Amino acid sequence: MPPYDPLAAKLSEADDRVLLSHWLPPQAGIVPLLRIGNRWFSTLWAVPIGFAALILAIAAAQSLRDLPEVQQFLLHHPGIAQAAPAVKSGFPWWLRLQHFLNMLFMMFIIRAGIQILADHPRLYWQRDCTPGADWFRFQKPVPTGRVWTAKDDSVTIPAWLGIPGLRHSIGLARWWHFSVNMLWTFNGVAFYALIFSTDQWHRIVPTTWEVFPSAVSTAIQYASLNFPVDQGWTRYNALQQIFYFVTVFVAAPLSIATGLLQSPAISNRLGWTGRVLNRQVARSIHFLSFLWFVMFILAHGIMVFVTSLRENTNHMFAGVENASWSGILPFLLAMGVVIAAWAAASPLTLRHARAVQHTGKFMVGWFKGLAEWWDPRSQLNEADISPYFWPNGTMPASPEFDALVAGDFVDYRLRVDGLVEQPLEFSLADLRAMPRQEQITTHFCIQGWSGVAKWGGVPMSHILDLVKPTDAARYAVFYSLADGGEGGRYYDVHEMRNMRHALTILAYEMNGKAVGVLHGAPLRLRCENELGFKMVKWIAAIEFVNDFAHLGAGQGGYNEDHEFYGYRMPI
Ligand SMILES: Nc1nc2c(c(=O)[nH]1)N[C@H]1C(S)=C(S)[C@@H](COP(=O)(O)O)O[C@H]1N2
Ligand SMILES: [Mo]
Repeated sequence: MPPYDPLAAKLSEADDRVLLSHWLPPQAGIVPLLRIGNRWFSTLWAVPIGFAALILAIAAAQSLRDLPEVQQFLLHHPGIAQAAPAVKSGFPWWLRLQHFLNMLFMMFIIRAGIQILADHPRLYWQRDCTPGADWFRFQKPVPTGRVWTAKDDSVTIPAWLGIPGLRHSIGLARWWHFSVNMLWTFNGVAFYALIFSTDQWHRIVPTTWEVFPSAVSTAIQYASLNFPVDQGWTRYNALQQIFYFVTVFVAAPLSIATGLLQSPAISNRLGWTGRVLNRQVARSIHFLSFLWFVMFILAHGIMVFVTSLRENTNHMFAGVENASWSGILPFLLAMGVVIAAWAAASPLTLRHARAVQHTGKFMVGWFKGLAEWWDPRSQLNEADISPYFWPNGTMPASPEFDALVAGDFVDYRLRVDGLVEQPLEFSLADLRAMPRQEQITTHFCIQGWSGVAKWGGVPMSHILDLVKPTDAARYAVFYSLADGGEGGRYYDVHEMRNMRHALTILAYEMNGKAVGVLHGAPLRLRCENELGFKMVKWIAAIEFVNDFAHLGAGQGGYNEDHEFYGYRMPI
């Protein structure tokens, strides 16, 4: 057991399920808005505009088909590139199984992804997240004249759409998103391997330039509501081929890459790439890729129904090419499984939140943890400093803290103890007299926003040299002077490796000035390869421990206990 710690005694227990009475109250978002120039437009305009465009396209295609040149063109290019090889292996069992798994996984991925987006319901094309510079939002403009944290900004998503639907449930949504992403990626890699080791790849990889005129031809035929001949058993038409190709070979890898690029460890490590494809650009592209998938799923789903549901389900759910009804039952069964999983996901997640956290940790925790081995870097300079830096978290609200502020923190003491050879206490003046390090880095909040600031403070490695943690010390616990949102002290646990990173500092300066109360005065942690919530603000004490199971609810930090986050969060 570590030495008795009065701070640890003030840590709170946490529930293993989500209790609505303890959670942030719901807050509705608004109809998604798109900014064009200086004006915001409702995305609902897409409905009448899309409808008008559809009608116009049908009218145009039908008039085009009256032209002799176009009729000639359609004869020449019936829609299936005839030079393309035919697939002779039909729809093998593995293809059908993978198609079903893909459908099931996508349902979880998309819903959890929407939930994650709702935690910071704004998108930007530049690294910093200045209010008003967003290009897409489903939240009101950022209020002025009051403190408005990123948590305040999060919105509720209906539980049938998001997983689990509650406001600021990103911790749980991320476990779903990442775990199922991993399964989906395994499925995708197996799919790549199998289609290229058989003739199935001919379905979706164009091998002749004729695919382009053929696609135009198919588009005209579909738009004129006179559908092209279907030879789906052996060959997809050119338009299908292009859409499938883009989905499988462009959108899917792009989603994975832009997902990973939003991680602090990966983005920081990539230097130049991380600068250009910064987190906000990656997040915006990730969103556009998601829109592509939604568009594809809608179009694909509609086409399955309007171009002979019987034949299509016979192919993809029974693997036969005949006039039977054998595909319908397995199709309905598959849809039943997806719908049942859909209905169960949110209620199950709220009731068994801790199990979702632990299952997610088991499935993807090891992979995320790997990124901690990468030392973060910084290649940013003064010009990169963000004009606006979102505040976040629960502010200190105690007479003791107010007294510290009133006294300009002269009475502040940082206590460092636990499994160390030399427990010590430092005043702010002591800390300022130590070696000083300055760094310009990007902050990555789990909620999705980022910001660049210049931080000045004491390298954590210097503190380690002074107190000398013993061999038994495996973790550093940072206790805050402030409570967390549900009461009980805010704290967080770091592995020792994080404490020795060259960029891990106890910061007392932000952008050349003493750090303000909003951002963690008098002292806050900077640990650049982790997400923002691990960087405890208003640090009261640091304790070195061998294990953290006895602290709070034992998950490794306040948000880990109460919001079901992981304690290693470099991704
Ligand atoms: N004590 C304490 N520290 C905290 C928090 C908190 O709620 N309490 N929030 C964390 C989160 S979620 C983030 S993103 C950062 C925000 O730091 P900033 O306010 O300087 O942007 O602080 C972290 N440190
Ligand atoms: Mo955060």
